[in-house]
Amino acid sequence: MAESRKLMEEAEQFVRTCYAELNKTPGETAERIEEIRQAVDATGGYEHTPEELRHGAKMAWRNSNRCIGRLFWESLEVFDARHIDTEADMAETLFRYMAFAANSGKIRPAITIFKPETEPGRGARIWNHQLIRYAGYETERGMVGDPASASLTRCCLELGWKGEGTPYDVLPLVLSMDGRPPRLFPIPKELVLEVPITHPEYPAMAGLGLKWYGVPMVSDMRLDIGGLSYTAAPFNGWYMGTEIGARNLADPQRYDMLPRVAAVMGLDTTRESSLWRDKALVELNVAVLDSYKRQGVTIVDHHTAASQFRRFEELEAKRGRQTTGDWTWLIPPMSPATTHVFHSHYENRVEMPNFFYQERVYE
Ligand code: HEM
Ligand code: NRG
Repeated sequence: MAESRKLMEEAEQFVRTCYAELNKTPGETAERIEEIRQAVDATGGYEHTPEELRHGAKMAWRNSNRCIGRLFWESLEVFDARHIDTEADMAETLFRYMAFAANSGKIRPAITIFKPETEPGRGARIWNHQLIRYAGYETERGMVGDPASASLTRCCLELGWKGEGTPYDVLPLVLSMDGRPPRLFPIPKELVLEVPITHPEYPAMAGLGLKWYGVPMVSDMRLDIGGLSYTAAPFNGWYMGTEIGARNLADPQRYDMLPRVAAVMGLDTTRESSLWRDKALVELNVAVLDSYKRQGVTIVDHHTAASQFRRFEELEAKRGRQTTGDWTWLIPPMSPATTHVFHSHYENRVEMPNFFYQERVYE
């Protein structure tokens, strides 16, 4: 009963905020809260209306303290997939979502929401961290691919998947529902938009054979709206260039490409004080932005993203909301002090609805 009380409190708080933002009358709001109260009393749960789901997901994005892309929160496309109840239908739904999001490169921010978890451990789950991500194989000769995917890759191999063994093998979807064992679904090639990385002034950079996928679709976070836990609610926007050029391809514990980029550029790597790492980092990031742009795949540089975020802060202030944020994540990993974000303070308060980490299903 303590649980229903907590659920009812969270539901009521959500409906009040949501309905106020949607300009509903006090009467409509009170009526809806009463309706939810009756459902919670009778069944221990309640369901969101399509409108609550749509606006709740947008609010969750708006409240994502680590996200610099929040200016566009109102334009989020929300797909209601709460009726899906098999892994195969889940895969089908995700494939359609992926095509919508990629949109031949003109990326559309979207989210697909599967049914909420009613009993712990029995909801819908996407085991992948992102719908599209590269496998990481531990071999005798070291890591091949993305080390960040090592444990999921091991899991896929144990479940019978066979990868080609290249550094850029797209992992299959690993899906489970209602506590059943997971099923694997290879992603059709035509749904995987990828961008080979070339540099406008260093043609030799193409020789490194670098590439990345077009659309980041985070698929392992829990979306909490009004006390309901949507354990499978993959979302996407587009990349900020530094995520790829300053982290995924550059981090020593990821693709670790700075030494090779430096070699292509002919830099002096014998002394740190030549700042070869910094020079390589800048040109790798130029290459990422230029390659996505040339191929017509939406991407944003960190300076533009920061000014968009400043506009978000201004708009929020106008609407009487203080922008909460996690400074440690909001600052870009390159030249952070050139953006206003670095010189600002953000309160890292968790507003609801929001996205949360959840326990991994594997490992
Ligand atoms: C984090 C940019 C759209 C929710 C981030 C990060 C960046 C970013 C740079 C930090 C990632 C990192 O350092 O690993 C953008 C851009 C978008 C966008 C450019 C373009 C539209 C979205 C959307 C949602 C969202 C549509 C949800 C509906 C989040 C969340 C995090 C995050 C929850 C934190 C992830 C974590 O803790 O691991 N975003 N984002 N973002 N973003 Fe966005
Ligand atoms: N850094 C991760 C992706 C995290 C989310 N970033 C976004 N989200 N841009 C990476 O793969 O590099 N988004 O929804 O657009």
